[in-house]
Amino acid sequence: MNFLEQLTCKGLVIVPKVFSGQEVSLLREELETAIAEDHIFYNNVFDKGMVHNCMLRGKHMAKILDNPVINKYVNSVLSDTCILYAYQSSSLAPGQGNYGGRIHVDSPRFIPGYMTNLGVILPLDDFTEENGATYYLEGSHLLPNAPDTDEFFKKAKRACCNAGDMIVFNPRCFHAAGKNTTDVPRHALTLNYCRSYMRQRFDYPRLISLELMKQFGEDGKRLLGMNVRMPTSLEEFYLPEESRLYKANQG
Ligand SMILES: O=C(O)CCC(=O)C(=O)O
Repeated sequence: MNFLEQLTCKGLVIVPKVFSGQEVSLLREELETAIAEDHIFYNNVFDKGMVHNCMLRGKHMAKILDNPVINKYVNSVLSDTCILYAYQSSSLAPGQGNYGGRIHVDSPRFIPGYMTNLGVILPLDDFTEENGATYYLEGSHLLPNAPDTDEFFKKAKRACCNAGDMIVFNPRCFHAAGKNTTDVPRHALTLNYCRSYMRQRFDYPRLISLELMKQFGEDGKRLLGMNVRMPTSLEEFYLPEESRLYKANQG
């Protein structure tokens, strides 16, 4: 089965070796710095340990938005006009689970045969049963409602894979982070992509200054929503083609 067939029928695919060991170490280092900073400023939040908007927390994490391998897979599902819904991390501290540990989907809409979103998890440590590799119920993206807890844990598989691999999944596939029973952290970056006509979790074109925006390539800017900004005046609406905020043909 090829990638799209596997995604359609199982709901989750592991793509091996997207990042080298050295790239993983650089990403890990940036993420650990961001976690330490958030520990000071956002220590009492419901999703503690999850870093939001990782593209603003380090240059290697930013570069992921322009990664041609990731983008090729994402575009093959959602087309090359898709945008980023969210880019965060999912870490499991030693002995702990996290907010992702409930049985959940990452997209509330159930539209048979149509994907509004796509999920990507980038493991920065090997995912093992011991350190909390994601549980997922194969084929459950075809179900409108959540399976019950016993059934889920009885039948769920674990997304065991290596640091540097990429887990691509239909966000309607029911899943849950496991518990890390080891004495070292398990880190991952998680991205959720959506169709160009949907809203993003944050208003990235307003959140990111034009100066900072320059570090991203064409794909990165498009993912951040720069091709689907809404004019706020007739002056902006009537801008010449090349400066238009909502570009033509965005799907
Ligand atoms: O960290 C994990 O294993 C799962 C992450 C998760 O549940 C999510 O990204 O929605």
